[in-house]
Amino acid sequence: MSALRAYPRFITIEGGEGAGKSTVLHALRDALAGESEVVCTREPGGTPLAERIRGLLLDPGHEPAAADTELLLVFAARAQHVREVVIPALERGAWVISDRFTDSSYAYQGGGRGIAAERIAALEHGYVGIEPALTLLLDLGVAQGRDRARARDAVPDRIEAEHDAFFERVRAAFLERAAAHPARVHVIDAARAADVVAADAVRAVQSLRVPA
Ligand code: Z5A
Repeated sequence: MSALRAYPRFITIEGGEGAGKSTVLHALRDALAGESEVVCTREPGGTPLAERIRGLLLDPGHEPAAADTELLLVFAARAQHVREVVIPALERGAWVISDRFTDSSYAYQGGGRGIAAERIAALEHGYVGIEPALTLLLDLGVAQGRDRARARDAVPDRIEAEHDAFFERVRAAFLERAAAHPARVHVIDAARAADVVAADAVRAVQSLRVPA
C-alpha cells in the first residue's frame, strides 16, 4: 500500500457524539485567524455533493443501511471532499480543520459495525491518500456525550439512534487509533469545562512544527 501524505497544516477533530468537536473547531479557527487562511469543514460533508451523501447516511427514514453500504457512503463523500476542498486548500497554504475524517471510519464502521481495519485501510490508501499532521481526539464517556447531544437535538439521526454498546465500541476504537498513532493523535479529556478543553486543543496546535 502506498504511504499516506501528511500535510503539516491539516488538523482533524475526532470523538463520539456530544464530545465538543464543533466547540473546539470554533476555538481553533479563532486562534489561527489572522495567521493565514483557515478552512473549517466537516465529514461526512464539506461539499454540496458530499452533504447530499451525508443526508443519505444519517436519514432514519429508509431501510437499515448494510455496514458495507455505510462504509462506501462515507468514503464516497470523503473522496469528493478531499479532492474538492481539502487538498486544494492545503496546496494553496491554508490551514484546514476538519470536524471528523478517516479516524471516524475506523471507529464507527470498524469498531462500531465490525468491518475489518484492513478493508478500511484499503479505501483510505486507494481513494483518500492523505492524513492530518494532528488529530485531536476528544475523549468522553458515552453517557455524558449522549446527555449533551440529547440536550441539543430533539430527534436522533440514524447513527445517534444506536445503542450504548455501539458507542462503547466506537470509543474503544478511537482510543486504539490513538495508541497506534501516538505522534499524530493527541487525546484530550473532554469531560472538563469547554474553555479548558478548548485551551488544550489550542496548545496542541500551537506546538505543531509547521514550515513557514
Ligand atoms: N460518521 C461515520 O459513521 N463515519 C465516518 O467516517 C464519519 C462520520 C466521518 C455525524 O457526525 C455522524 O457521522 C456521526 C458519526 C458518523 N454519528 N454519530 N453519532 P457529526 O460529527 O456531525 O455528529 P455528532 O458526532 O453527533 O456530533 P455532535 O453531537 O454535533 O458532537 P460535537 O460536535 O462533538 O459536539 P458539540 O456540538 O460541540 O457539543 C455538543 C453539545 O455539548 C453542545 O450543546 C455544546 O454546547 C455542549 N458542550 C460542548 N463541549 C462541552 C463541555 N466541555 N462541557 C459541557 N458541554 C459542552
